[in-house]
Amino acid sequence: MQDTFPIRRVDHIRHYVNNARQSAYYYQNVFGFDITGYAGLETGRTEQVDYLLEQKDIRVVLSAPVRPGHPMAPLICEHGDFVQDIAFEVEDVDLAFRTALSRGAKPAYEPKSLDDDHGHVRVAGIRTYGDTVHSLINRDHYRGHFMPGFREENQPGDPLGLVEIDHCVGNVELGHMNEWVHWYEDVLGFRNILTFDDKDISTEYTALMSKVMTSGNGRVKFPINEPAEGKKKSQIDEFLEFFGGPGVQHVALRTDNIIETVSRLQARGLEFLRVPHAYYEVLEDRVGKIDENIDELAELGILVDRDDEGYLLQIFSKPVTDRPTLFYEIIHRKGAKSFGKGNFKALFEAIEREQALRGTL
Ligand code: TYF
Ligand code: FE
Repeated sequence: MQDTFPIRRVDHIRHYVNNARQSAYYYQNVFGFDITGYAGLETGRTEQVDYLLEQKDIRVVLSAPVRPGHPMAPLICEHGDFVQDIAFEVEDVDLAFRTALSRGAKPAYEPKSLDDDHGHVRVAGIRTYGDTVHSLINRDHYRGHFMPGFREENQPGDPLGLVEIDHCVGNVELGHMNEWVHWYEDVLGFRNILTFDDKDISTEYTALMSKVMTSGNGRVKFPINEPAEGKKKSQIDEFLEFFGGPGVQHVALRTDNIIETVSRLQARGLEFLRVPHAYYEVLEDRVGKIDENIDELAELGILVDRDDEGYLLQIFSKPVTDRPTLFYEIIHRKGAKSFGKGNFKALFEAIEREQALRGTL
């Protein structure tokens, strides 16, 4: 299997928010992103402001309307601040767009060129679940900074070791997971590498089903979750209720030194889910010898799981918005290519404790 058109990588993730200036400050000062680009009223924009933030290979764009009547305003109002676009870098935007449409994708916007003195960037967009879009972008013929219209910024953010986007997870409505699995297979040529069903999680706990889709080159990984019937209200149901439909639930950022990254994130005020100490008492029996000191992992709340190829360390933030919708995962892979199935029970119980505090369980 290979992509129906070549996809190089996730180019950037765009959030639409009400106040991009304040969001940019948060991503800079908590996550340590550098603010490297800006487009707004001062640079000739009339409708919208964009901040570009970067850390190693991760690019985040924070966008907000600057006057009434912006087409995104009703969606920001509906969903709250949200991930609106997971943009792919592709070899040929027009071919990608045509191929996607012929395979059943709905257009978000038609191919167009953005140009200035430094060349041009070609872009188009297709719609995926909910109000989420995949922009298709190619900047091979652009020598300027990011995209035409952007002014270069130099506002460094003291990076804390985040290196790339590991995966982006979508929540869809009950009974719709397979539709979106087929969409990623048919439209993009992705393949299903892992499946978790409700039996992977004890029925005592909130149930969900999940399938992980991956691109031909393995660089783009998209798990898709749907709620499953359980004793308690699924965390996916909670998301769907507060978000107002399907959307991006979490973005996993990869680090090569999770202890350093997570200590610094905690020192800067990012709150993480905690599991009971008993988790660490049986950790070595479960995953065997690991390089890290278990007391240090326990102190920080970092989870560990092992698969055939190695192990991984991961931790989940509490929601970063007012609504219980978007959260972040920090992941450190030491050979493992999986997603931490061995942690699901402890993790979902921790999520349930938060749901109970919100009164949504
Ligand atoms: O991406 C994953 O599959 C893991 C596990 O609501 C996970 O991070 C799955 C569902 C969920 C939280 C984490
Ligand atoms: Fe994840």
